[in-house]
Amino acid sequence: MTDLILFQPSIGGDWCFNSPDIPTGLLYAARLCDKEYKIVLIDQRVERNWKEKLEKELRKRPLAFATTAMTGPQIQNAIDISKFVKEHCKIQVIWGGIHPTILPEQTLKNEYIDIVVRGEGETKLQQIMHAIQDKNTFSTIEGISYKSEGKIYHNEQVSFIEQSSLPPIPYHLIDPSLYKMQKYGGQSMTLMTSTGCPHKCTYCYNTAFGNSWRGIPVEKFEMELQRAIDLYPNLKHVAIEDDNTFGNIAHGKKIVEVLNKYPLTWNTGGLTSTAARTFDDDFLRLLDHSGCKHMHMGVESGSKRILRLIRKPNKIDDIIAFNKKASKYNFHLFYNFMCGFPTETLRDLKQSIKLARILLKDNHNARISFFSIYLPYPGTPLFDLCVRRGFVPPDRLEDWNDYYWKHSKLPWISEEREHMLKRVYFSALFIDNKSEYHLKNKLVKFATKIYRPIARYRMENLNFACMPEYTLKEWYEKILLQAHT
Ligand code: B12
Ligand code: SF4
Repeated sequence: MTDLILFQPSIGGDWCFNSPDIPTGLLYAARLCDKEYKIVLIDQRVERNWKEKLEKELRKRPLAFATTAMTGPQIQNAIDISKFVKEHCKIQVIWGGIHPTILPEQTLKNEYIDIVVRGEGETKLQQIMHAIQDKNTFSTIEGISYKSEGKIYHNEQVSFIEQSSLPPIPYHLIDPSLYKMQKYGGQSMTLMTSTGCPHKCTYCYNTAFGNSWRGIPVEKFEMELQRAIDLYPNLKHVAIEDDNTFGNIAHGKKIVEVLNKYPLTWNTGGLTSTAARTFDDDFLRLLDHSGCKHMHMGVESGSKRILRLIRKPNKIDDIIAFNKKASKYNFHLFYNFMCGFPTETLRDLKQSIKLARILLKDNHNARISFFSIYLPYPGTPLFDLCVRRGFVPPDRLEDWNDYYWKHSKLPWISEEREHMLKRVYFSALFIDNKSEYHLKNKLVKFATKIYRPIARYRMENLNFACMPEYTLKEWYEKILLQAHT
């Protein structure tokens, strides 16, 4: 007997990532249902026999099928699977995750989807299961959208989950041997220390999620860390995937103290200069001692005007000062940049490149993670500005599948500028030694090293004339794509 099938669709381009991580969103969402229902989790990314397994589970007539999607290539996989489910069995198909949360109405217009869980999933999934089991209405379940007799309903979200009340993450739903994510030469695993973010950057999904920052109680985090070690006795590294680990600085510091007790390395994606400028030498030393390998900071732009437009809490002077101070320590800082924002001028772009150069010069442990081209994500204030500037967003769920910055046309970016920005992105990959971490082939590693000064020259001077290396990259990408489709 199976009551609920959870399905993790392939993300699209999964072959680019070293090995998928555990299906965090689904596992977290299933936490409250787990004790009451028999759940089976199928992961398309790592299970070759996923189709047979799904067919077998559907034959058991479960109460519901649930899947997840973020905006982009994951959507088509999730639609295909939902169609497959509906063709095999007339059960409720539930979608959760970022994309359906932001566009519930459009998602539910798709004939294969019955219910959308908006935002955090734990209590909602449990209540949906109760309602299906007891043949009750969904009308009293907060924060979900659903279809009933051809009409779409959106229930208001009033309260948020109390993190301390949540049961442990149900790792028994996965086979840990399928998730071999490697970081810093060893087994890595994702953990969260908080959800949401106190800031309101105008391009970020957090504004649509209505997520204020909430920390996971420190004792609870430590308990989950110990469970992660039990799951992977060879665990070497913890990847913290928060939006903002130091959204509450005191909480973030306590988390680092916990990590300091374990012989593990770790990294986090969520650091702002608002928090970083408060880090004194004692704390920076603790970061090193606790095994911190790197932290990411979303700098996004070196132009104060653009930073105001995107309402980024970071201050350029704070970033520069923190970067210099951190240069005495061993952990690395990865700085993300974005370009191609609406209204961005060549001067703004040059300011970003200049800031990237300063950061690299001041700290031998600084890296520029990406110079991505901005893509408007629905539900964000900047998305609405883009629409006013002539951007036409997809109007059907399936059309968001191709929505990826590498192939999206943005009306405020001329062809000439697009040509330049794509080459800025490419050059930024090689302006420091970050690519060398991921490369195994010694010859390619050596080639990227030799290429570094050329990449720096091209980027700093915006000189992309005669660029055979870019043509080679496009050709290589095409071959890789063909091999994986
Ligand atoms: C790890 C990660 C990845 C991983 C894989 C993520 C995955 N889903 O498997 C990788 C590295 C592959 C990745 C890639 C990209 N990512 Co990413 N990623 C993240 C990150 C840092 C953590 C995701 C996570 O595990 N969260 C923890 C879990 C617990 O939260 P959650 O997934 O939201 O789940 C909760 C609810 O949403 C809900 N829920 C989720 N699913 C379901 C399903 C059901 C049935 C139910 C009931 C509930 C439910 O319940 C959960 C618990 O409350 C998030 C930022 C973040 N902090 O969330 C960005 C984020 C998801 N990524 C984002 C982006 C933009 C990308 C890229 C496009 C980046 C790029 N420029 O290349 C690519 C996309 C690649 C592609 N091919 O599509 C955006 C998504 C924006 C959007 N509108 O979709 C985010 C939000 C970052 C940001 N702040 O902008 N990413
Ligand atoms: S600081 Fe980061 S997570 Fe927070 S709103 Fe801005 S972009 Fe989003």
